[in-house]
Amino acid sequence: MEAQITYTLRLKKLHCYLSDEDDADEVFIKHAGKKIWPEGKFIKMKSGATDLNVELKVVKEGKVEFEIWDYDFLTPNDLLGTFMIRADSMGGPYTTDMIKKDKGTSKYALEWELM
Ligand SMILES: [Ca+2]
Ligand SMILES: [Ca+2]
Repeated sequence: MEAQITYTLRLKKLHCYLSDEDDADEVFIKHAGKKIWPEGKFIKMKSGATDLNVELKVVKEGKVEFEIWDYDFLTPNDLLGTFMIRADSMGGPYTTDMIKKDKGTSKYALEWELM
């Protein structure tokens, strides 16, 4: 059996084009059921881009899913959407749009590269 080829997936930036909440979203990112970014509870975003600098090993040709959440203080956190990345082409940076998971207004994209 051949050894699995792994790549390093580096999440570079999170772009916010539209936030879900009027003032700002309190965003965090989960992968495989656990929070991978940021180190604190969340980062406030309304527009522009935030550096992520998260790296993880992925299997070549594998599909990797990330969830983007909005932290809420009084109600359960909102799953805004997911990013589906297929680890098939080295290089980048590439940009993947968020697949919406709620009825809100948010629009985000993830910038990443594969090494
Ligand atoms: Ca919310
Ligand atoms: Ca919130």
